[in-house]
Amino acid sequence: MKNAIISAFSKSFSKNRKTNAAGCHTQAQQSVDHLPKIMLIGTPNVGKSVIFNKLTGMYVTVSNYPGTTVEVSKGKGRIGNTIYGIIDTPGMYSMMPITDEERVTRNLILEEKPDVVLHVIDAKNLCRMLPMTLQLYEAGLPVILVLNVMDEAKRLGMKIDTDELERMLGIPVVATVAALNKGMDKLRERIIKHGRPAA
Ligand SMILES: Nc1nc2c(ncn2[C@@H]2O[C@H](COP(=O)(O)OP(=O)(O)OP(=O)(O)O)[C@@H](O)[C@H]2O)c(=O)[nH]1
Ligand SMILES: [Mg+2]
Repeated sequence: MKNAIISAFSKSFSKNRKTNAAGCHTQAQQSVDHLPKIMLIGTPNVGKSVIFNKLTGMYVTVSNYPGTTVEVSKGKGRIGNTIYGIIDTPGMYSMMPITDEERVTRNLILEEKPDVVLHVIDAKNLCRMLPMTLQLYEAGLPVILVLNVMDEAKRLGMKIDTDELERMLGIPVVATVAALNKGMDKLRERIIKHGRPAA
């Protein structure tokens, strides 16, 4: 099934070609804990922290995950009428962890029980990154796929039909150029529409 989706989709697009540690960790952690949560997940260097910075603003903290030197950023951000706790995780290649960073991200997913998972990928490497989208989805997580770095994908001549990809995967798909703030409003709309309501 996974391979069918990936291979079908790979045919469907043409190939013409750190936030500062600040404030009081305890206070920020407490203030995030009771909020609905958005978690940013993806391989290293795909723009997770850029998106985190655009979505947050209040009480951002960076702290080491307990017992490790792996940093995790947490913050708060208003999207629509809801204030979310937003968590930026270390880069992860697979749900079966090998590195400390991957173990921390896997633990965070299990512990924080996110209301929305933003799987951020580099659009240039769409087919290589889709298996993790499916792993997250199959783990029962509420995934929105964020195709970031669309500027570079377009420069390479890639044309990605996000509506078709959304239809095939059965999850929301949003194209962004986070570094230029493009697609961020659409992403917020999708979070409002697909995020579970605040408890
Ligand atoms: N061209 C382009 N560059 C981007 C875009 N979004 C982020 N970047 C750049 O990509 C680089 C990595 O961004 P980060 O936000 O640090 O990536 P990350 O996923 O948090 O990386 P790790 O923390 O190492 O896992 C930075 O130089 C960003 O400016 C985008 O949409 N287009
Ligand atoms: Mg980062």
